[in-house]
Amino acid sequence: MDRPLFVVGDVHGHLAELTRALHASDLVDADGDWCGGDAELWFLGDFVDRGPDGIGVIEFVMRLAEQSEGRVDALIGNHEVLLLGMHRFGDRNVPGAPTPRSFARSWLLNGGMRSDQDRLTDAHIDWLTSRQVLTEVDGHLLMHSDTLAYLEWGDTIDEVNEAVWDVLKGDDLDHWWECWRKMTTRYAFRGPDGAAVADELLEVLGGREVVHGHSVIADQLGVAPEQIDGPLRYADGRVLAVDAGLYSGGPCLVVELDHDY
Ligand SMILES: [Mn+2]
Repeated sequence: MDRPLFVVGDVHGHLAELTRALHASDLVDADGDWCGGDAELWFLGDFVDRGPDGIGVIEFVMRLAEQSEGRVDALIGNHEVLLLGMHRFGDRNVPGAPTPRSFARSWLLNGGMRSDQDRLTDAHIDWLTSRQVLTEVDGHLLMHSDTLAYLEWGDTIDEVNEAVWDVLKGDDLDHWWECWRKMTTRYAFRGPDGAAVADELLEVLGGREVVHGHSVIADQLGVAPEQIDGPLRYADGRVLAVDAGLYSGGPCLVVELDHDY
């Protein structure tokens, strides 16, 4: 339990910045190989889109997971659902949608990279579709999106993960679309009720604090991403935001989590 525990938020294709940040935290060596020893490192999803080398980031994280013998792992973010949905369904219209919707359109609007689609292999797909969307580590509830929509899949971490795996291993476009839509919602813990909302989520799923990516810290503070140099604790201390907006000029934060949670 005393091993160091780190999280990294939304990388969005910025492989070089990620490698430098992990090296600066002594988790990878100058060649980009794992040297973190007992440390545990969780990525909170959104490896792809909006940046040059999303597949490179996925391959790097897959390699670290192997080199670290599982101490490095990752959650699925909404952009992984988008990447895979685009790959699987392309411009097919979502049958149950009231107005025309497709993964192709959303993918284009949300920074999808053709080069990532072209390089996506079955090995990447198998690895991504077997990652969790939620996990709890030492009292930290790790999640990609700052939303309560996860609870629509179940009342426990296992139920939620199983439900999402069922969707991602299946061929139901409506279900896939709902998965993307739910995980794209945000800001559940902001505002005067934020702490109560976080408590509600922690009460159901467990953990003593929420740690999330997905929503850029600078937007919450109303400053430029360049001004961010650490994670943001908010909602009366119950929530930690770690996405510093790498794709919009912010730093790649490698955040060490406390043990007294
Ligand atoms: Mn996201």
